[in-house]
Amino acid sequence: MNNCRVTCGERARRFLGWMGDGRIRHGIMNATSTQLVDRSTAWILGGWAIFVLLVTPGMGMATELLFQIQRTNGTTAIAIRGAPGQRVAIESKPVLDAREPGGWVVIDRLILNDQGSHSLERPAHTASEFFRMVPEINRYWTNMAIIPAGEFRMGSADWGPIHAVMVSEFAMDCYEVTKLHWDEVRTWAATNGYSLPSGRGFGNSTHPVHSVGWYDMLKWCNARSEKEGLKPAYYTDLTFSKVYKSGSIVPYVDWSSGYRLPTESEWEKAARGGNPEARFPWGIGPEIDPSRANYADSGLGGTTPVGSYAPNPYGLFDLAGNLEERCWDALGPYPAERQVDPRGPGIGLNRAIRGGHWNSSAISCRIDDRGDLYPDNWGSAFRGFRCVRAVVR
Ligand SMILES: [Ca+2]
Repeated sequence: MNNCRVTCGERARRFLGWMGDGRIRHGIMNATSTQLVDRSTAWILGGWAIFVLLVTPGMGMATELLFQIQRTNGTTAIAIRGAPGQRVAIESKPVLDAREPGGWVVIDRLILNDQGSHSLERPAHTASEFFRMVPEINRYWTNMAIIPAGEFRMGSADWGPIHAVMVSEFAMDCYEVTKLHWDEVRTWAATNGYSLPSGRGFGNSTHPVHSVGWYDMLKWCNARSEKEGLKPAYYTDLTFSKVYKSGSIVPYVDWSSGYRLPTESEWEKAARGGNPEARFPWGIGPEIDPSRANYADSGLGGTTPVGSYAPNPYGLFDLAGNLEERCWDALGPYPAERQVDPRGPGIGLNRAIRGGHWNSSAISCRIDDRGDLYPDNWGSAFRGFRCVRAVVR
């Protein structure tokens, strides 16, 4: 996790140049100097200047970004391919001068879609124009990944019917909530009207917190929101005036505010990482084994520090195994019809849990597998959670 924070703080700045005479004048630069570091990765193909950049997005993954640019008939076309959910700023300026490194103007700020692509066109006003692509770390939500809006096929042959679900854009914690984070928020909450249990964790405080109930998680989400100056998500009244801070109730939800638990569909979409056929978060191909997740076959007898295994394409860690993750929804049968941002059946006390835990079988760690649990705190060392929140631009 610490390593990630270091990586998150760096913004890999690279750029390319495109002159009106069709010659590429510049390759890729690094973030902090004007020295050209790599010209070899650019080439011309079918009128397109094509660049393959190796960047390090928010969660420490090395990801290839393909950046194409074409200038024809007074128009500049730019196409980008990369990891789904990657944030990219495109900046430009008409003259490139190493003595004046500033002056870049943001012309677009975007998030690559579920296919990991984005394209734009703009008028070519000047004889020369330079562009640079700046892979962006989310500056507002430390250690959260943005999950792009999109439709996916939810469920499986085992958990059907498979049905189309449209999910709006949201941000999700890259990690299960740690004992350290739980304690930080709980300490603040104790003097701000909240009642939260201490929770427990295996090993040091970078392990995920367990032994907290579903109600406790909702209240902790609210405390986290308020601690960060955000309007909370959960209320005891319909007009969202009384913040949910104590007791065991199913609160009213302001879905546009603050931290909250993911819905089941948000969790499943995030876990799929843009791969509709994926059985596990790492996508199509390898089945689960102890090199990929902490589950029963790992034989560890408890959790691992969060982020101990490779993330999925969205930059989310430990979706399979470690701790099973609580969702908002009461568990109900899937509808057959297409859904838009579903939030569960609205009845039923038991709440969905996803992803399996350190003592789960392989099948329970599958993306599609569903479980449910009574919302009270049973002191279970198997269940934890991670938060989501709406993306505010
Ligand atoms: Ca997990």
